[in-house]
Amino acid sequence: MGFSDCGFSRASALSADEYPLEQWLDGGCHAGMQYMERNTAMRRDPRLLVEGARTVISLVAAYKPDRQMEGPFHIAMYAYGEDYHERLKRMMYQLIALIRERYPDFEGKPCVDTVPISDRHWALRAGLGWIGRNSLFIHRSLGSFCFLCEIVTTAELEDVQYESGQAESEENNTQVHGCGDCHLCIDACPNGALSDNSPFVDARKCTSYNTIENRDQMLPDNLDARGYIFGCDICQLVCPYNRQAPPAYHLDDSRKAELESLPYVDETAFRHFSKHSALSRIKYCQWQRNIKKVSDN
Ligand code: B12
Ligand code: SF4
Ligand code: SF4
Repeated sequence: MGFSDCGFSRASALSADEYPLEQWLDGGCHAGMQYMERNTAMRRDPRLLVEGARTVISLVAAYKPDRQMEGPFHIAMYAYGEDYHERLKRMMYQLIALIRERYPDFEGKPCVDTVPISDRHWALRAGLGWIGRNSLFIHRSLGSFCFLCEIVTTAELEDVQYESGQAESEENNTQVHGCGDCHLCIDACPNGALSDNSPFVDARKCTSYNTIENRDQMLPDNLDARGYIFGCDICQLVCPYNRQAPPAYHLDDSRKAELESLPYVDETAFRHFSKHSALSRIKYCQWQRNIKKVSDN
């Protein structure tokens, strides 16, 4: 279907130790993302999302491009291709259809960002990798340039070692398993959004939050966006696990040229391009605001 890996875990509630969402919210680290304050119980327990859920199937889709766009403006690489929500949902429906060919009663709910579930923590429970100091889920061989999604199902899968991933994640509860003594991402963040003293990203300081989720007319004065007008990849580009990961997406010449011309197009052309892209998350006025910020920087 195009997925790079998958893993399984038993559907049960994520404990406060495993997923300290309230701590992150209480510290105000979610900035203006009020949607993170809603449905917190559901975000923690997939059985509230799907009645009778027994299994979470975690799916990983690598997206590291074989090259980057050039020029003074950068767009985060996860937005180079088709909108991942659309692509992953389509792939999950295809997978569900395939499973149903053999097991007609199979019921599964595809989840990718649009429903309240914490993608990283299910991938962690499934034993597919760990959460790094940059807060991204790092797959053992694919690094962190990978999307995560889940199929929550009422099926109890045979021959699956449900507990192995869970045991591993509990042992290494506080992330950084696999990071060792490395601190490259913390040192590289131009805004101090990552810190040794906190396991969280402070979205208030993060370029990704500010260029995508922040709806204010002006961006914070002290934001150093380093050329990023949509998202930010700095804390991932420095990560050794990403440097050694194989490319998974071919950025062809015409798409590259399109991306590079995007900062100079009018509203109609921007809307046309962003229709099936992750860029559809922002409005043209935010796009213009971000370009101005980078130009001022
Ligand atoms: C809100 C959100 C954001 C926010 C906040 C980021 C954040 N770190 O939470 C903003 C807008 C900043 C953002 C940015 C990005 N995002 Co985002 N985002 C999400 C979303 C919707 C929810 C994440 C969430 O629950 N945050 C709440 C906090 C509490 O949880 P957490 O950071 O996940 O987990 C921390 C704690 O649990 C803590 N922890 C773990 N164990 C323990 C134990 C103890 C004792 C303690 C104290 C703490 C602790 O460590 C974890 C890591 O910091 C997910 C999709 C989803 N539904 O899951 C995508 C998601 C995380 N984002 C994704 C991506 C791609 C990005 C960007 C890379 C995009 C870009 N290039 O600009 C950046 C990366 C910035 C960064 N360094 O995090 C991917 C990540 C894939 C991966 N491999 O990890 C996801 C999973 C979407 C997807 N479906 O693929 N994002
Ligand atoms: S995405 Fe950019 S601003 Fe946000 S934590 Fe990473 S390096 Fe810092
Ligand atoms: S740069 Fe280093 S500390 Fe940061 S996530 Fe990668 S391995 Fe971990």
